[in-house]
Amino acid sequence: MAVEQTFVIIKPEAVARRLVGEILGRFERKGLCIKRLGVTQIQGQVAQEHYAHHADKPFFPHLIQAMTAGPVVLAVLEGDDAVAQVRNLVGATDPVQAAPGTIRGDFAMRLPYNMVHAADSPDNAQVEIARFFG
Ligand code: FUP
Repeated sequence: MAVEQTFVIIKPEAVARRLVGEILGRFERKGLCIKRLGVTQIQGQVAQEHYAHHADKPFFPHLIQAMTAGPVVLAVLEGDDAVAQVRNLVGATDPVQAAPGTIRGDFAMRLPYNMVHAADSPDNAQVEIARFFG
């Protein structure tokens, strides 16, 4: 067990549906501490960099369109094993597979609209924090 920081993006579809408080509340109630918080609209170039590992996939243009469609909330969360804890709360990538009780399982219906991005390692969290918070 180690105290970690992780990085999340509450995606445009979640902001549009007024789910920011619900989603942040789940992270807080679990025991995670909000260290940084911001609202922004992601530019296309930044979204392409963030999802560069998917650049060759057929869904890439749709994913970038979805990520840049409106305001997002950015957050840095801290706690014991924060990366794994947050990914467990967020649920499986595909909302069809995401278990009820997870954010994606409870609020999302179909890709790419899965409500939340969560970093998949402490190292990637730091890269993403630098990318989005500067
Ligand atoms: P995750 O770490 O759970 O966000 O999953 P990925 O990095 O594999 O996927 C990043 C984003 O690509 C997802 F949030 C949604 C989108 N995606 C699709 O639209 N279709 C797919 O088949 C897979 C991912």
